[in-house]
Amino acid sequence: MHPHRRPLADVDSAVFDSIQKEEARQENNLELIASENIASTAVREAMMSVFTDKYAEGYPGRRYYGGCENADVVEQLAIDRLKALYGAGFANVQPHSGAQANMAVYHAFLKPGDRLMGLSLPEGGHLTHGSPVAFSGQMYEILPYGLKDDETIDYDAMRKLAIEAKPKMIVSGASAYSRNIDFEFFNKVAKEVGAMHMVDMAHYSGLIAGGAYPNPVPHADVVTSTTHKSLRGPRGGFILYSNEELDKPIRMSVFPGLQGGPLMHVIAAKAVAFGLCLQPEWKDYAAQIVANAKALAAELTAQGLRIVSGGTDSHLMLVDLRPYGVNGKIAQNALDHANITTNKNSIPNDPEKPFVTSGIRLGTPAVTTRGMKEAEMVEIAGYIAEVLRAPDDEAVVAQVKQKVIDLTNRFSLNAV
Ligand code: DSN
Repeated sequence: MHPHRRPLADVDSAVFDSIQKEEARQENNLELIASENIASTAVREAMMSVFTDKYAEGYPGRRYYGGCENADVVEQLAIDRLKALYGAGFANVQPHSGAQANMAVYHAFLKPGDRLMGLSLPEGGHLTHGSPVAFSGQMYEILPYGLKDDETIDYDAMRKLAIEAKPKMIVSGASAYSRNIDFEFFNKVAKEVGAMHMVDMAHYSGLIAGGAYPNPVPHADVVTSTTHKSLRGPRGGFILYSNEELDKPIRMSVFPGLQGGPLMHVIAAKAVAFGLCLQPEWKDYAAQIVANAKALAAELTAQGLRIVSGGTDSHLMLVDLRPYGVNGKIAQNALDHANITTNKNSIPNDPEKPFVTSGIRLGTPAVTTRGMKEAEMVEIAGYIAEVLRAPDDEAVVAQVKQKVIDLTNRFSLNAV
């Protein structure tokens, strides 16, 4: 064997060990982080391919490097599959992440100081939608909109603010919002005030691909997403649009505006993931994610916890822990000890600091990938309630951990 082809276990046992341990952690834990999923072996195979070696600055057919004939094929496959998946006229699959996709759109159409409207971070928005701690909030004048008392988007207040402030761009989409979003209404308001409408569908893109959540593409100038959440691809981003006039500014903004060489191995993996989303089974997967989330929310409610806005239309939910007298930090930690992986998350009007919080965010894409259905969601809700009723009781936590391991064994990722 050429020395350059020695396997990782021989070359670097420290990194190899960590990977083995992470594989075991994923096998034995219930992954309920709403933004995570379990990429298929085919996706990972493409991601670890020799395309990692290739520079391919430019776009298919117009590259600044030689030897791009195979890179052109995979990038064009990714583009064509993505366009077919969402019914868009143009797709850019080069953004390295969702944040970079959003940044590329802003960079293409906004100047520093321009007005940008987005859902506020504490009410479910994302750092890139105008948070003061992120570039989006520092570079642009941010006008956040929020939620009503029923914890759903306050569409009327959003429209009023847009009419008053005349923003250059309105962003819809969220990071911790469980309900359907009325993209059509956002678009009407944007057109009414002469703004562009950008949808960040990162959380929902896998559901949308399977017809289980409203498709924003017909109701937006530009749509961005990550590829690794409900879409179950490699970590990365993309941008969709249908108006030809937007093509040059967006292409130029991604490359050479913000990025150099595209990650061709990741683009190959994106092509694989988009191909899997086009299979008829994807619709069943997307529908099951939502059915599982509804079942989990209903049983947590039956166990005395409160679901923000009273339920979910998607893959995720925010759980208000105050009925149990625990905060998000304690809950996340105790659940970790029981092999249940979640993240603490602020709830609307949260009295706690963001590092403590009164809630946790849960999502069902990963457990649905393992093949779990509504019956298992009821089981999982019971385990969560058991732990959260006695987060400091090591015996209870240990018992739940064993039950979780029994469940993950029944839905093993390594089953042959
Ligand atoms: N950090 C991601 C999430 O967890 O929702 C969004 O980028």
